[in-house]
Amino acid sequence: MSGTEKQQSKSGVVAIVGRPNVGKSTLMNRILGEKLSITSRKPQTTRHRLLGIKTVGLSQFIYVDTPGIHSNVETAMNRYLNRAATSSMDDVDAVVFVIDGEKWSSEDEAVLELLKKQRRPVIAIINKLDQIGNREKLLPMIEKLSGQMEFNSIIPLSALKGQGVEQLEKQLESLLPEGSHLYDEDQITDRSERFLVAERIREKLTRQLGQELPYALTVEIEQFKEAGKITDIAAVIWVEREGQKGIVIGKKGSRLRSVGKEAREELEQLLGRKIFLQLWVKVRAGWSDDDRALQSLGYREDQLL
Ligand SMILES: Nc1nc2c(ncn2[C@@H]2O[C@H](COP(=O)(O)OP(=O)(O)OP(=O)(O)O)[C@@H](O)[C@H]2O)c(=O)[nH]1
Ligand SMILES: [Mg+2]
Repeated sequence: MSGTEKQQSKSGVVAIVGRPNVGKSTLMNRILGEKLSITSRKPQTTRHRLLGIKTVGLSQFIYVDTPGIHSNVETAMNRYLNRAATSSMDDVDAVVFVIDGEKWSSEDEAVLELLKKQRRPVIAIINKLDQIGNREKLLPMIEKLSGQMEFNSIIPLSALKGQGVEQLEKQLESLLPEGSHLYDEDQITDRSERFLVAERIREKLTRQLGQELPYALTVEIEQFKEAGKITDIAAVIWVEREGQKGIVIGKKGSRLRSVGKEAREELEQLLGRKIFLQLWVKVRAGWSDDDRALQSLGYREDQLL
């Protein structure tokens, strides 16, 4: 570049998509260097579109973490998750398609079909590289993927350990269009503290409870108030049936206490303040299959891109 030429700022939106449980949220957190999105071993952990913003010098990356695209569309919630994910692919500058290097399924196939229909550059990520014992297994996978569609690139990576992440970021930087930054350089998300707090409580519940229960619950913040040096937070855990309420509360309240303790400790780190956290469990029959209930519990159409 000649001395008279001025370097331009760049800014672009990158959607992270894939079926549930492949490591999309882990990848976004790894890139940001902060735990913003919640993660768990159970599929369908992410329920909301969530921006993670990273500004490095003149480049601003606006990542969109999305719910896993899945083929079970039984409830209004399932359909909402798919809408939130697929609408995030529109109007972005690049798409990161995450797959689990150990397992290709019909749900990956379905996401691939959606990607073939759009024109954004797509980077395929073969994630969980740390779990792939034999690296020779990667070659047929890369060949299979490249035969499917024209990817911008295919990068094996470990979101958990960090291998390959820098390469992905470099590749993405080359795809960012020139333009002014949309967010302040120290801004990391578009979401409120209130939202992040509800999510973090839901993460603890998802991780501590058995297989089915996480899908029957949601968390709503009822109170979020500064009281001197302490932030006073009250949250309602909504479940669908009386029996589920008992399980969430546990024997003599033990489960709820344990969730509350873990959540409070993490939230104090997240917010950098002391917290007084109260959790209540309440029943709202059928909320996850009721469009109006979903809206009022924060699963809103205006949160979709
Ligand atoms: N070994 C290993 N595990 C990983 C890696 N990336 C993610 N995981 C694990 O995979 C599980 C799912 O990760 P998430 O980041 O929640 O997956 P997701 O794609 O966001 O899932 P949904 O939000 O449900 O769509 C978690 O237990 C992660 O710790 C990786 O690179 N290696
Ligand atoms: Mg996720």
